[in-house]
Amino acid sequence: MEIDYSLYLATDRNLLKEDNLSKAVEDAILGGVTLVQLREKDISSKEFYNIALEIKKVTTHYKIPFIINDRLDIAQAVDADGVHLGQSDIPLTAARKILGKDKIIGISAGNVEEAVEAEKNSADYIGIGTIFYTGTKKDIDIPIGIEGLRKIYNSITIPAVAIGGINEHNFKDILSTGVDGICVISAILGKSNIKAAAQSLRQY
Ligand code: TZP
Ligand code: MG
Repeated sequence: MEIDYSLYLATDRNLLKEDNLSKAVEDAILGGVTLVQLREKDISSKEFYNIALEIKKVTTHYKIPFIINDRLDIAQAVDADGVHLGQSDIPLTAARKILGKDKIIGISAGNVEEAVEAEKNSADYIGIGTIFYTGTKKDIDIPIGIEGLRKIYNSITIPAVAIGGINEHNFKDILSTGVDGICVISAILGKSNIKAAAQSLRQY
């Protein structure tokens, strides 16, 4: 599957102005989002599963790849396109054994070592960050900035997206490093006009 990483939306239903995640994801796709990751914390497995099914309906309708954060079991249960794993989640090699080679596995990396290791272990893409300070992630790492991003991106050959504090004011600087895309939460889901917010993050 050929993936367009250019505008990657990760979710956080707590940021929504209106309590309708499916509608928010649909609006974001209509505004130009090319990839969706369901990333919901503080949620029961049952609720996560039900939300995943709902969001999958939307992404399938628009032919947008659908990734699940952390939960391999839920990714399998809803037949998502892949998972996104952090450094403290199930190891990539174990996840690959379970999901097989046809599913997408993305890994978060905050330094060159983590990124190189992920590529070596057959990750499909890397999420590089945290780039800038953001209120969205609770266990905030020290932001690596654009120079940190450049250094990590230059150490790998697989696709990578940048994440953390990316918005309509700074995304062009991020893309100028050559990175394949940006991954955002609040710059889309925290806005009242979600479609317009997504549009403002497209570079034409
Ligand atoms: N990983 C590093 S920063 C971050 C994650 C999941 C949160 C990004 O959220 P926002 O609102 O786009 O800064
Ligand atoms: Mg995780």
